[in-house]
Amino acid sequence: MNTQPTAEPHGGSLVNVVVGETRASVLKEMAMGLPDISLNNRQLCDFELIASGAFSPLNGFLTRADYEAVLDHMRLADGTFWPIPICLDISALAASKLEKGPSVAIRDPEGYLLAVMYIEDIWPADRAREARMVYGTTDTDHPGVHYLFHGTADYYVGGRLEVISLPLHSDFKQIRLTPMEVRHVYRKLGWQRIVGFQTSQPIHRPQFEMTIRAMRKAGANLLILPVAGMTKPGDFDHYIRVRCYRKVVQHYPPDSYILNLLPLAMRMAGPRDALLDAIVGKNYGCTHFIIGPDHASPEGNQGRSYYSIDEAGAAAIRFSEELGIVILPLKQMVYLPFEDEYRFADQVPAGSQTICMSGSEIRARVRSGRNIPDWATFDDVAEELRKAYPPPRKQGFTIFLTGLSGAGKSTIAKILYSRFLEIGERPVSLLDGDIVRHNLSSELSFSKEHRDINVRRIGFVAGEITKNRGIAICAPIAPYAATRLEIRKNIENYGGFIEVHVATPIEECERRDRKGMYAKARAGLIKGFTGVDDPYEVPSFPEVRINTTDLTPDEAAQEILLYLGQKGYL
Ligand code: PPS
Repeated sequence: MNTQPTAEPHGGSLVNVVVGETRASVLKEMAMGLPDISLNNRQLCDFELIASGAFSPLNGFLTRADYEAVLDHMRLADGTFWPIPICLDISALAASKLEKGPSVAIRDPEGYLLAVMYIEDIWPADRAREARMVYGTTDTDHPGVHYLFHGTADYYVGGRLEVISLPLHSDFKQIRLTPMEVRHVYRKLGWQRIVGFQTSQPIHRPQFEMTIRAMRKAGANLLILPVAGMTKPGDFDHYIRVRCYRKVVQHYPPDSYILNLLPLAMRMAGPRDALLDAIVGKNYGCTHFIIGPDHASPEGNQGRSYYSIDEAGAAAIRFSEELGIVILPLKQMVYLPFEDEYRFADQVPAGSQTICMSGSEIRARVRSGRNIPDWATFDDVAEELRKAYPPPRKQGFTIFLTGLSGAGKSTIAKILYSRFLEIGERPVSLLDGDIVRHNLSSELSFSKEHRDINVRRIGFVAGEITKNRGIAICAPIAPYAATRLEIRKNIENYGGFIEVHVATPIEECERRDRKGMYAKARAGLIKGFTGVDDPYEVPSFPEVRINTTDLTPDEAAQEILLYLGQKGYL
């Protein structure tokens, strides 16, 4: 890779791909005659880290030779250590319009010109191989693998960048310094030793204690790098987290920390993420870097772990010399109630009682309005979280009725709609299958692809309603479990998601056949009819399951209302 290093005392040299004003004017003119690539949010994160120098020594998106070498050996083609492919994916159509050699204009999602890229390679993505090599699995329950298979386009285009502008941000501008700017602050403050802590979670007591111990061990100040790009589905967004960080930093000694957002799109690739994070930390001038337990490790279905608890730390230690940064692989911290203190789990005297509460447990407590003890998180942090997630009674929620055609979803949905209007505490919207098909999805068919689009649209609208503390009642067939799960994960970020399986058996639906659709489907006049010649994947763990065969619609609605009352929503 062709780099243009800038000599720097903290953390070695940084690549500078941002051009000066004169060159920028030339590029802007040139870009008018070039094809465009508009970056999506994930690509924008990668671009920003390349452009800011945080991904030094990268000076562009990986070329094919770099990509292959990274997959196989965690190295760029020139032998430089690099653990994760940072590739720019484009559709087959876009790839067919580009060729090796000429340049392409790189724009943000709104079309604002960011850079010009010199195309060195265009090649088809090998998702299965990439998944195996980077994530160690092809299981699409893994969010990184899921993104690779379902969010990444079919081709990669690689090459050097000349950057005209970093992506624009309107939020938290004061804490969005580039690595070079952060290094200037160290210099101004006279900091020599800095321990980096990258996090995608609020800092609760265990993480606070961990960072304090790391600072003492390294004799260093602290750089907190909260991930403000893409984190795991279900994580608190960075707005909530920054409000929490601003509270938690008050518990550190004065002038001992810098809080600076990191526009990183996490891959959640455990050990390989840890190695990338350490490189980023080094580029931000850190001398030390914390790798906590389960670093960048997602949870699969039913609590499955893809990486062992200390795997990321061990990998980072193995490469620490080459990374050029001291790795502090820290063990899990547990609370000793009698001693009223935190210790590393492996330093607890035999027989001592310990308790701990994971970030996910705290998140679940916040979302369900339960109390969080002060040994688990600072009171001022808990207060911020409670502000963002009021108790269920004040939250919005989505009732997602799913089931076969004719199962009774719409009838129950209409009764619920009336009940909520009678109660009158929240605005209510009814997104019945037919209403949506008419108003939102009139152009869609009943192919798998179109059903998914339809259901995602419903999920999007329901998410917006829930976010604004209203009630969304949805009643599509929504036959596919993966799409339902995707919607659930999104909506649970904002409030409640109550999946109701209207489990009326097909024989009963067919006996009713109010619209005569089953008869037509059996006669072959409608193809791909759910339950006849198209699948319905039965929900495994719905919040409520109702068989309407022996229940009146009012009784069915009552079951749902009782559930809502029990969970504190009403
Ligand atoms: S989906 O699968 O969630 O997108 O379906 P949805 O938007 O809820 O639409 C279901 C209604 O469309 C009618 N219909 C069909 N259903 C299933 N399969 C096929 N091929 C089909 N073609 C038309 C059907 O009457 C559904 O109405 P409901 O209200 O569910 O009975």
